[in-house]
Amino acid sequence: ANKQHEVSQRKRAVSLLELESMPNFTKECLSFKEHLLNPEKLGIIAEFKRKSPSKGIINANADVKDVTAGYQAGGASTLSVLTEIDYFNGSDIDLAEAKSVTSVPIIRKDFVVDIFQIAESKALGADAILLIAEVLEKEQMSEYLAYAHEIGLQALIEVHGESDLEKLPSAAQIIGINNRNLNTFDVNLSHSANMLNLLPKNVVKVAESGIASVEDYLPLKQIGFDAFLIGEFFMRNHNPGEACLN
Ligand code: IGP
Repeated sequence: ANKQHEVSQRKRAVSLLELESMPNFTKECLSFKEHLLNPEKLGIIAEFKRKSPSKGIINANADVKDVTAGYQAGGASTLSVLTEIDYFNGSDIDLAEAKSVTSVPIIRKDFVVDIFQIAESKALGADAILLIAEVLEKEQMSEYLAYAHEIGLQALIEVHGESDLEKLPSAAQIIGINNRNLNTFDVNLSHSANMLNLLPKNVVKVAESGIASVEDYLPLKQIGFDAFLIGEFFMRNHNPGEACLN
């Protein structure tokens, strides 16, 4: 409900037409999917996150340009930047700054509850957006995904429980299984492994949350995950990019 309110304020400040005339809007996005599948890399989506509702402050003073450039230098396949303000201390500026110093695809991490935010993401320079099954209806999921694809953005479709799978749009190309239950914040690393076989065959499969070492993600890679979304483990380090390298 909060989010909806925030979005309606943003809508009043800038129209869809204005968004569509911004320079980034006509630029071609980088392929999030292709970069995740690059066999020369490990498939890591390295996330810039200062704070989270479950962990509180993770790294309050991190510089978004230093960290995201470091992630890229450290071999991250793609980047994730939180733009959500209330829970994550993120901002649109973080995304723009990350974009200005890197050349790998970036996903805008926010709670999308309105199609307007998808246009906004493109205007901000994002290459991909996040659509969370737990916060959207089935019809919204396919409508939002269709719009994202129409304007050239890719989308990470995030699921947690088995019931979320019924909401998967047939056009989904990248699907993430969140190890974190968004209601209880419980993280269970074997959750993604247990859900893997329930996913459609020809999609990029992402394991998300709670991954804190090579020992954590290698087994997931071996059983068929293509990519790994890692935030806190890198951000806790005083040099997150360096943590990404190891
Ligand atoms: C990263 P972690 O445990 O490595 O910091 O998790 C990422 O999966 C997590 O930030 C996340 C998230 C989200 C954040 C997954 N889904 C939805 C905000 C909204």
